[in-house]
Amino acid sequence: MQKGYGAARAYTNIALVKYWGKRDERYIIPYNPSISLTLDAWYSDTVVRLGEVERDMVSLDGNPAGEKASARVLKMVEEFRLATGNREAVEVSSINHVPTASGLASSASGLCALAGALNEAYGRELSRKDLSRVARRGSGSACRSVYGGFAMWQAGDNDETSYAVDLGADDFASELAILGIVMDVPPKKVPSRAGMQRCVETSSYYSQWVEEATRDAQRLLEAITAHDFTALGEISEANSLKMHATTITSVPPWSYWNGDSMRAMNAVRELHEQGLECYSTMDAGPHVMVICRARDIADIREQMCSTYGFRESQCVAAYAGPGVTKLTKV
Ligand code: 2P0
Repeated sequence: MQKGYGAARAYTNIALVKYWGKRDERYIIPYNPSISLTLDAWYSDTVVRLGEVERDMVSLDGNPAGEKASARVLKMVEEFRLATGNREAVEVSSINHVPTASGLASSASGLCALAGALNEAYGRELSRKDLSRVARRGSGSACRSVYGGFAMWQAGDNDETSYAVDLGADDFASELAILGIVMDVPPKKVPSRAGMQRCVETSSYYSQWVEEATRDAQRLLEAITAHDFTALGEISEANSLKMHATTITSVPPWSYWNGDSMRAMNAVRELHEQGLECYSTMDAGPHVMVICRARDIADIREQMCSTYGFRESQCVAAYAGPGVTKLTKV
């Protein structure tokens, strides 16, 4: 290992039971547990170099990072400085292989790759559990991208007890696929961080959400253990709708859906009724993720394009992806 150098790749994940709301904003401790599938289609590569620049430099996709993104990165760097006593200037470059301008979240892959690269550069050799805790403090959903396949973020109630675990069941994960219907959208009006907090503070439905999401996580865990695709799909689709119900019951209310999202969700329902078993889920944006069996994804994609008019380039196939990995050279 080259001293003072670290590089890592981490993939995005799709939440099947969503994380939506923090009980502690400083340490990012959620109200409810969440479960995700790490995806192979979208990822971030991050390189960290220590002591080669005069002052801290952060770049994203080849350009200097904005103030907010830089602050988020340097906050995580500070944790490693405090832990190791190494205060050399740092150069961080991150490339997101997530379609630009698509509005697809890259914070999970980006912050998880950063945690992995810092771990290497500072020679800390953190366990997966501790890496998950570090990634969580960068961005909640990033703590799940430490693992490949299914991961569960145990809510816990403090910085020690809140982290993700690998759920295994890789054989079941490899039977699944996600068809991402990527919508053309301007940047989000309500970023997820602010959005979930608005729901915590103002949605009349929020306490119900926490109760139901906690129950959904337990039921999904059982479905994964039993390799029950139907239960997995039904729980995931319902959980997604419940999360979005908290946005329309907030003050002021808003929705991440647009007309095309509705069209895609209806198409999923029709295809399901016709015998192609599939379900939809959406994160904090208008993109629709179709949950299906890997063996059906080509048929579903074909129908989405020929019958429902989505463009080929909008329909991206994803499968279960790996956890965060060390890169020797990017
Ligand atoms: C999730 N989302 O479980 C949920 C579902 C969006 C909808 O995690 O504030 O970028 O950095 O902890 O992780 C998006 O929120 O938020 C998210 P922070 P994050 O994937």
